Order: sequence, then structure tokens, then C-alpha cells
Amino acid sequence: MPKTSMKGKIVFITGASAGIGAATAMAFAAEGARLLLAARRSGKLAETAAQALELGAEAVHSFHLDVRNRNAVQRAIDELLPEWAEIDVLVNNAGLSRGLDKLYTGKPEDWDEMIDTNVKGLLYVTRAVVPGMVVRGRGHVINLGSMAGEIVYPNGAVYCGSKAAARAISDGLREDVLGTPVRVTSIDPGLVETEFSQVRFHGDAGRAAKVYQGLTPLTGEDIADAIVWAATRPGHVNIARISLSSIDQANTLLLHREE
Ligand code: NDP
Ligand code: 8X3
Repeated sequence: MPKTSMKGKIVFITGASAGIGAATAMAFAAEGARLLLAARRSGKLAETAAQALELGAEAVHSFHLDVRNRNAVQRAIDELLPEWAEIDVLVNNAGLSRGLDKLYTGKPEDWDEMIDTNVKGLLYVTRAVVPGMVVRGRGHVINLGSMAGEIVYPNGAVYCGSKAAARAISDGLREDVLGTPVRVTSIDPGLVETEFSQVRFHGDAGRAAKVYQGLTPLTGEDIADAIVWAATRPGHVNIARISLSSIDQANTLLLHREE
């Protein structure tokens, strides 16, 4: 069976203004896809859009979106122009961690942000996009899970819990679209050096840098490569999950660092 071509396909990436989302935009651009890019920081999103066009994207449409706002998510999808409405691939990438604290001293506002983004945001976008995929009889949902959804690490209960929920939601969606040609993939990386740790530590760049000190982390491009690989398998091949880490990471609890 032939590989699935991304040429001219509409790929919607949430959280495309940085990190894995921006790298994924570049990887699909190189395949000649048409890109729908969303995030909250419009300036950074415009930079991603311009680079994607240079790299070969057939067209790019980017728009401001906070995935936590259910009405805004539905409106954004409902208001897409006809030439953008038939989304082929949804990459549910928007997500974040906030804080690294014991559960009993953690900040409830950090919990809200993680759960509202990583769980409820992912659900809202999925709910807005997947009905069209089912009606059209084609589509692929690719959710960013994490190794953190596999094994919980100390001080990370809520982030890990949000990623365990994402994993369950991916599995549940795969069950619910069974009998349609819609595919569902969970991409579950270990440490990837992006803005992730700076966001986790509320802009503390020194603390963020320590997360990757003495090891070689994955890059956004490594994850984008796995995402495009999953999307380009022949249509009958459903990649359920890809768990990938740096050579210096065995799981969320066991890392190798050079002193
Ligand atoms: P970055 O912080 O570099 O990028 C996160 C992206 O998500 C940004 O584009 C940000 O854009 C967007 N985003 C955050 N909140 C919202 C929101 N409410 N609405 C819309 N967009 C939002 O992190 P990563 O690229 O590393 O993270 C991407 C995904 O990968 C996340 O789901 C993360 O949990 C997951 N992941 C990351 C790993 C890592 O080690 N880095 C490992 C495993 C999984 P903006 O601020 O402009 O809205
Ligand atoms: C991000 C990876 O281990 O920093 O999901 O939580 S980790």
C-alpha cells in the first residue's frame, strides 16, 4: 500500500508558535502540506508561518487561539473558509507544565492551567474537528502525550496526571472512531529541549537550563520527525503510540548525566 502523501493536505497544529509545534509545522511544510497554525502569541506564530512558507508549505493560515476557550475553539473551526475547512491531520500539541511541587503544597492556579490546557483544551479541539473527519471519511488525530503519562515523577503529579488523561483520551478516541478511516496516534516523548521548562518555572531560565544539563535531550525536530512518520504511513496503518526518549533517558525517573 502506498504511503500517505501530505502534499496539499490540510494539517492543523495547535501551539505552533514554539517548540515541538513550530518544528512540526516545518516538517509538514517540507512535505508540501497546507498548514493551519494556532497559538496565543500572534507575533511568534507569524514567524513560524513565514518560515513554513519558505520551506515549501503550499499555503499557511495562522490565527490566534487559546485552546482553553471552548467557544473560541468551536468558532475558529466553524468560521474556517471552505478551502481550509476540510482538516486532514490534527496535531493536538498545545500544552504546558506549571511548577514542580509536592501535590500538597502545589498552586491550584497552576493545576487549573495544566488541566484546562492539556486535557480540556485537547478535548475542545478534538470535539470541534473530528466530526468533520468522520463525515468526510478521512483524517488523523495526533495527540502530544508524554513519557510523563506513563510513569509519574515526584513533584509532577498534576502534569503527569494530565498526560495520563491525554493517553486515555487517545485510546478512547481510537475506540470510538473504529469502523471509520480516522486514525489516532499518541506521541509520547521524554525530555525535549524547548520553551517547556522556562514555562514550567515561570521564566526562570537558569532553573530551566538545569533540566537538560549534562545530557543530550531530544529536539523539537526529533518529535516532528516521528509525527510526520506516523502521518505518512499507508492509510490502513494506525500507529497507536510512539514513546521516544533521548539516549540519556530510560524513563521519567532514570536519567544519565555527565558531571
Ligand atoms: P513549548 O512551551 O516550547 O511550546 C508550547 C506551545 O503550546 C506554544 O506554542 C504555546 O503557544 C502553546 N500553548 C500553550 N498554552 C496554549 C493555549 N492555552 N492555547 C494555545 N496554545 C497554547 O513546549 P513544547 O513544544 O515542549 O510542548 C508541546 C507539547 O509537547 C505539550 O503538549 C507538552 O506537554 C508536550 N511534551 C513536551 C515535552 C518536553 O520535554 N518539552 C515532552 C513530552 C511532551 P502560546 O504560548 O503562543 O500560546
Ligand atoms: C515533558 C517531559 O519529563 O519533563 O512531558 O515531564 S517531562
